[in-house]
Amino acid sequence: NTSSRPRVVFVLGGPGSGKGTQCAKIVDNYGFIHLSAGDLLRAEIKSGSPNGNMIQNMIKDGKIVPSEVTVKLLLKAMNEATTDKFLIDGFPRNEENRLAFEKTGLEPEFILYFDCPLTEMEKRLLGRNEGRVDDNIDTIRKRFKVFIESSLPVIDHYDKLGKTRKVNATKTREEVFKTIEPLFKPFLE
Ligand code: UP5
Ligand code: MG
Repeated sequence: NTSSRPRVVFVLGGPGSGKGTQCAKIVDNYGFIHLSAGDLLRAEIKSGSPNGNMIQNMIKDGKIVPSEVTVKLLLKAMNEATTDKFLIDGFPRNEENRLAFEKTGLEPEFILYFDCPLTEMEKRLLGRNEGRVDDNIDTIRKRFKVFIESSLPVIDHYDKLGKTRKVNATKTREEVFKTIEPLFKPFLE
């Protein structure tokens, strides 16, 4: 493509709503790069960064890491990327995150929001078995509370701007993908 201006889609939804699963499918079919803020933070812990302990404790407690840390990781990954179409998964999670990203001058094309009942998300997270420190019932309850109190207002903010594309995330992986595909077709041109 001819523009060098990065195009960004925020992929939001509660813990276990299927953000990572659908992002992988979009990457395979529409040439996006997937930037999961949670994955970047987990990689930062593994790298032995001085922030590692702080990040680990916050993730274990379901809390939102300060945007200073997360935005820096996102921008670094974007700078290293070979395409300019980005799925930013699991960020921004609160108003502080959102405002920090706005300061970069980048604006999301739209927000993909996976709407899923807590009972279904809980079932998926408890069945995931990837050894994540936050996939236990205590932390899951904390993550749900933070999602409702801090992240839903961000989704609502973009909804008021007409930018939120809400998707029913309770269907099968394939059905959800069929629903969201039309949103990405324009990016193939
Ligand atoms: N699954 C997926 N789709 C399914 C479907 N349609 N039907 C049946 N099962 C389905 O899916 C979860 C599980 O469900 C998987 O086993 C999958 O196979 C199955 P997944 O695609 O992994 O869901 P996802 O929404 O990505 O869930 P995840 O747990 O990753 O969401 P979170 O938002 O909780 O996790 P994230 O990694 O983004 O953040 C973790 C923590 O990092 C946060 O709690 C926070 O402490 C910290 N963080 C920040 O501080 N700041 C940030 O900006 C980002 C993260
Ligand atoms: Mg994920």
